[in-house]
Order: sequence, then structure tokens, then C-alpha cells
Amino acid sequence: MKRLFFVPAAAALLFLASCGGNGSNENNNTTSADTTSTSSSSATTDEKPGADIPGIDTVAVSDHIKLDGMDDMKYDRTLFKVKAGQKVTLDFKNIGKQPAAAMSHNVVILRPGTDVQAFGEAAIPAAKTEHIPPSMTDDVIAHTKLLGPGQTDQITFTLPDPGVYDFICTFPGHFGTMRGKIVAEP
Ligand SMILES: [Cu+2]
Repeated sequence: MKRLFFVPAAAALLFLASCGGNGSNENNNTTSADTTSTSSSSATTDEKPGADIPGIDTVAVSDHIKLDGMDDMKYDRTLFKVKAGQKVTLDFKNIGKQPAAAMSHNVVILRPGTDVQAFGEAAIPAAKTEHIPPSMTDDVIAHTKLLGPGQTDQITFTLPDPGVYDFICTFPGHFGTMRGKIVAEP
């Protein structure tokens, strides 16, 4: 005799709280990392110094350049083009109204290859020399006086070789925004 016990299976219902979707829809990867053909025509850079500077094509060669310094710690122009080996006259004016102790300006033209950041930092404590750092005068092609509001200065200089020459204002805190380039053409 066989007795079959049909044990009623206890309906053990296991609710597995499967938190499947964490809703991580943060895949907004709009980074189009595919840089398409950065064709750098490096073959022509030897001929024209500064050819890669944006807007350089619209700047005419001149031997007399004018530049203003303003109360918003900017120059009115930042790009010039001259002839290497030719005398250039620079007329600089501080057209601002802030007192000289707070907002003076100059123009310091640096030799190509000068570390502009290092020069600007070295100039900060050099108040006795109108913020031209004595230890780095070899890097200076020419510079104006340090001008208070309404003052002007005129200098002449010659950029000896073709190349790109940075110029900055060395009044403390200014060289970050007051900087530009003079391209000397062959
Ligand atoms: Cu300045």
C-alpha cells in the first residue's frame, strides 16, 4: 500500500525586491571626442611669424603704433605688426580716471621666449623701479613710464629679429588681462 501524501506546498512567495533600474540616465555624453582632421599646416609657420595668431591678417604693418590703457585693466588694442629692424614709435596713454596708486599702467615689451608669467610676478614687488624687475631687465626690449590717469608717454624701439614679442602692463595684478603681441615681420 502506498500512501501518497500530497503535501500542499506552502505558497512561499518570495518577493524579491529587485531594484533593477536605478534610473542612471546620466549618460549625457555629448562629448564629440572625434576631432576631425586637425590639419595643421606647419609648413608655412616658418615664413610668417605669428601666422597662427587669430586676427593677425587684419593688422597692417606700421612704424607708429598707438595704445591706450583703461580703467578696466585692459589695453584698447592687443595686436600690432611691425618690421623687424625698423624703428617704431609707440604713443601710450592712460585714459582712465582711477587714482595712480590704484590703477597705473605701462607697456613693457619682452624678448621672445620670456616667461611672461614669471616676469609679471617678479614685477609685483618692484615698486621702486616702476615695476620693472631689476633681475630681469635683460628680457626687456623697451618700456614706457608707469602712467597715472591722463598721462602719456612716447618711446621708440626696434625689434631686432622677426618673431612675436609679448607686451604687458606690469602694474601689480594687471598682466593677466593687460597683454598683447607685436609681430615683427622679416
Ligand atoms: Cu595696467
